[in-house]
Amino acid sequence: MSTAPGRRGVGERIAAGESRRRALEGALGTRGVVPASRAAFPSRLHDERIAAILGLALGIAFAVCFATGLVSHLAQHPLDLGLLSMPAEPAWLYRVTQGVHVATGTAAVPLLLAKLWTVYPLLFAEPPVRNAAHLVARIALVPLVAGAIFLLGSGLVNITGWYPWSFSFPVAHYFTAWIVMGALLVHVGAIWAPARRGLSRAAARAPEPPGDGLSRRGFLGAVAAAAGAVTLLTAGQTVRPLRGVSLLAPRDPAVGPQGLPVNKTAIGAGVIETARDPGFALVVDGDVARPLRLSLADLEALPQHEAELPIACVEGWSASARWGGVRVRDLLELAGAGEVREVRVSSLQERGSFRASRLNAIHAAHEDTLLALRIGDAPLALDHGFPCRLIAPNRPGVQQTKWVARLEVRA
Ligand SMILES: Nc1nc2c(c(=O)[nH]1)N[C@H]1C(S)=C(S)[C@@H](COP(=O)(O)O)O[C@H]1N2
Ligand SMILES: [Mo]
Repeated sequence: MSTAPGRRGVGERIAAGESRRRALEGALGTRGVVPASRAAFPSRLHDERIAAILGLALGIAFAVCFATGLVSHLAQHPLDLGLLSMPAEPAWLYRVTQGVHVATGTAAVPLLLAKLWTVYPLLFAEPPVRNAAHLVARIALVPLVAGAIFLLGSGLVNITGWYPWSFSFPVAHYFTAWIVMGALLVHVGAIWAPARRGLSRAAARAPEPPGDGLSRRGFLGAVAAAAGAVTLLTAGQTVRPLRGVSLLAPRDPAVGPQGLPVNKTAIGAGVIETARDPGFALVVDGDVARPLRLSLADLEALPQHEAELPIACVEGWSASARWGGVRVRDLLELAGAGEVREVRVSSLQERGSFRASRLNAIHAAHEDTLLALRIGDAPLALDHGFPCRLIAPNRPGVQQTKWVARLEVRA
């Protein structure tokens, strides 16, 4: 057993009257967390300081991911929650929060793998349970680790647009996030002392633990480089200037009809015929004085407006376009809607999760909330929602309903 220079060895400590356990812990710098056998886990990288630094980075990544995830949850459940209902401004807000959500989740993957590898010898620490608090902390590791792996794994699969499961991704992801954050609080409480020690200035100044292979600094550098690289190589799906290095991004935000990606095609949605039907009519009804039925020509004859707005998919890609069409608020006024609580937007699509959405009162009244008929000067491509689609500022892509057939007002 070698020890760092300046650190007293086990023998010295025992000679000085320390118990065997304290001496071992003191020599290893792992008070209370002595691996079952140092010989079984010889790497010097199973180290308190590495664990603490990776833990801090992961804690920050998970906190940011959780906060931005809550924004996304709120945005997708647009009940009128007063102050909590999603504002329409700034128009780019959801694009940024969701981009950050996916970027921090992606960066957390190498951080989590490195952290799990660093600390797994502690699973075999002796004794397995020291007291009630230690038991709780160990049990909390199960939801923490399993939940974190599920969140990052299902998130990664989701951003590739692949849904190989039968459960609802947003529901499972949302509830697991609360469980993980709860378990994380328990965990932070349990590892507070060694984490502070690992992050202390003394630990920073302490020399590299002796041993072969990668140094502490080298290992942390490699993990940071991996986290940075996966983030940089995917961020191009939402940060235009990074498109060129976007090797890992599932999407190029400039590739698609009219220079815009497509998530659900008209064929996939089963709307090819209904969307092209010359008899198409948009219905505006519900709590209105004069229900409307408007043909495409009627919509084109109404006052037209333009707005530069992004589509910001929950999957993390986003792309901006110049949309032209009729303001939703003009349609509501024309129909004689009074006080609006929400507007239910539904499409020609008969099956599928995203065939309908809801506008809260703030979005319904906003001047840039359009029933779009055009991108730039050209009519909407069939895949972008021809004959008309919803586009509103600061709103998740899943709620920018395409092939809109009905606006139902709820007072
Ligand atoms: N009717 C309908 N509208 C929809 C969808 C859908 O599946 N059906 N997908 C939504 C999703 S998830 C996104 S990200 C945007 C993408 O719009 P785009 O395909 O025009 O880029 O459309 C939204 N509108
Ligand atoms: Mo989306």
